[in-house]
Amino acid sequence: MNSTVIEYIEGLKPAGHLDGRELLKEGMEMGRSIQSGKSRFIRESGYKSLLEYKKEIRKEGRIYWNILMGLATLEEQVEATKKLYEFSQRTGLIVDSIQPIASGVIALPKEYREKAPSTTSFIMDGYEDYKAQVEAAPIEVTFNDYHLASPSGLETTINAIKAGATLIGEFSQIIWNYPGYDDNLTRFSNMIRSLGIIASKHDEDVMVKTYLDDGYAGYFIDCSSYIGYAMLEHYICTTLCGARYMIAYGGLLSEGHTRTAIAMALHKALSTDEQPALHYINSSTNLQWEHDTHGNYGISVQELLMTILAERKYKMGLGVNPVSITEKIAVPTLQELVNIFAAGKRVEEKAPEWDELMDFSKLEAMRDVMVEQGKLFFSNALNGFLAAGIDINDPLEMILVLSRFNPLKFEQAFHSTTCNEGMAEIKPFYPTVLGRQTVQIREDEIAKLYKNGLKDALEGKKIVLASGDAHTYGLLLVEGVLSAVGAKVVNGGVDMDAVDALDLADEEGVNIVGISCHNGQALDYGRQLIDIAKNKGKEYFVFMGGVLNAILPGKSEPVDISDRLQTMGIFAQNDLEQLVRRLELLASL
Ligand code: B12
Repeated sequence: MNSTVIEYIEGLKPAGHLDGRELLKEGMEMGRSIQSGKSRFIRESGYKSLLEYKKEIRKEGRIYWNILMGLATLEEQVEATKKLYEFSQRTGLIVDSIQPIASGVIALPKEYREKAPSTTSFIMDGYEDYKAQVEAAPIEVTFNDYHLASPSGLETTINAIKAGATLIGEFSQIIWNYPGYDDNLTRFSNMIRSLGIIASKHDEDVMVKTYLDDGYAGYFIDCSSYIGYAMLEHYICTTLCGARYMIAYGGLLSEGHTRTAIAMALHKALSTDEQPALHYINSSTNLQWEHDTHGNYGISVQELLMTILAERKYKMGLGVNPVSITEKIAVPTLQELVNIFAAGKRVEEKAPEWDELMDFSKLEAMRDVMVEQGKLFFSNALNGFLAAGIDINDPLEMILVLSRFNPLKFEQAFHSTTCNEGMAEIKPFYPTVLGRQTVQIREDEIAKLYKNGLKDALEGKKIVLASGDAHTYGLLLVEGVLSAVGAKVVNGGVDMDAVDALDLADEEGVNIVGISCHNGQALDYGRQLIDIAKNKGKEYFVFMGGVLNAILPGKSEPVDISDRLQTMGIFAQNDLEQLVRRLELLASL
């Protein structure tokens, strides 16, 4: 392994921390004093646990269906859960579980919440709010986003378990940062305690969940790396902490063969009869149209069919998570979720006709390469950590180092082509889609700007650019386009606070600041920028892009707020040519 990589990992070793093994024991002790609840689904279905239920329906050859739902208020979420159940009763189409997508604000301990920009989706304040969801209907609820790995993770894990939930995530979110919160030592020490609590409930089938695309996999350029990274998480959860572990993934993968082969590879590498590794595959949305959205059914249902056929053949326990045809635009409504769910279930009805026509041999070959590469990636990672003096038996040290890795360097460090064969660039076995698409859009945009005479439009201009959340592709794209027309771009990275963005601009002697926002926080973020600039007594040209929407007070659905930002003096829209033309004018002021 390259010595620069080892030096880089050495630099990530935390200076001092409690012993993770001791924290784990502490967590297990806590776990023994916590009484797990029983969800309404478990009470009424008679199954011992969600895990037992999943194993049982896998045996029967029935597909498991999950729905991700995050409405504006808890009351709406509970009401929608009841309506989903009524829909199931009326049509016979069973929704097996709901994964709530609450507001990112719940990731923060209460004392930090007031300052956080509000996003789409509801807030959960305490145990009662968990109970309300698991009691709303006999549908299992799994609490994953913004739980286990977040700053408030200990409290939310306990609430979820007390309310009767048995699948707690998302492990992969260890790489998310939360503007305004910087005590990651406490955060991850608590995560180890939470893992201890979950491990103490091994016999009650309480499990850790991950959603790979939320973490490093969201940056990978090779699908094989999904397997290696999952093996690393599995090592920490199961080998080091003794906790059960289940995987979901897929939102960023819109090619049928790689989507399916990854499931087959994860299953082969990590499933046992006692603990199947797969929870669900998420539908992808990166090929969706924002206009004429009904066309997106075509993209979605063929993807669902492929998953259903693979699960029918291999009985991996792979569930399905269908996403709405409007997913690209905004958080979906209940009706939009019901529509795609029903479409998917009707596809499942017809699936048996396809079974005998299918030939999976190509996918099996891909699976085998992915498993082989996954194993290499995993052993490269452990060897690299060892060589850098990381205590690979301490789960806290492992998580601290992992969480500090630069996402763009992570795959490069352990992929076999760069790590074992010494190539400068990763040569992917099965390239991921989003990275490639982003590069394509960037090239097309640049070609268009050059054609329209804007090649040197921003020569001599310096711009600070950052993302207000974890979404990176838009940021990379805009950085690439502005640089290509001559600007010097200082990329502040992701999860950047408004105040830090303007501080960075001051440090760099820049008064042009661009922000990419996706989580429905753009309006609050824009207001913060304007207020901070006023307090500083300075003038900046601020531009924003991404998903510029918000749930306005008294409303349930997000609406476009770009005109409000414009009124506040922020240049807010996604057309890059218009942006470049506006920035060009700025020079001549
Ligand atoms: C990829 C993705 C992720 C990945 C991000 C991985 C990564 N490395 O970036 C992961 C899985 C981690 C993720 C997580 C979440 N996501 Co997300 N994600 C997406 C997804 C599928 C694609 C976004 C993308 O990268 N597109 C490719 C790039 C090139 O396009 P783009 O970002 O749209 O950018 C274009 C323009 O917007 C513009 N642009 C972008 N930024 C800027 C900036 C400027 C200045 C300008 C001028 C232009 C501009 O340029 C691009 C070219 O047109 C979208 C849905 C979709 N299909 O679009 C949801 C989406 C953006 N995510 C969403 C949400 C809610 C989340 C989560 C909060 C969900 C959750 N609770 O887990 C988390 C938040 C994470 C966090 N801490 O911030 C929502 C936002 C909803 C809303 N506002 O109404 C969306 C729309 C999905 C949905 N319908 O729910 N996500």
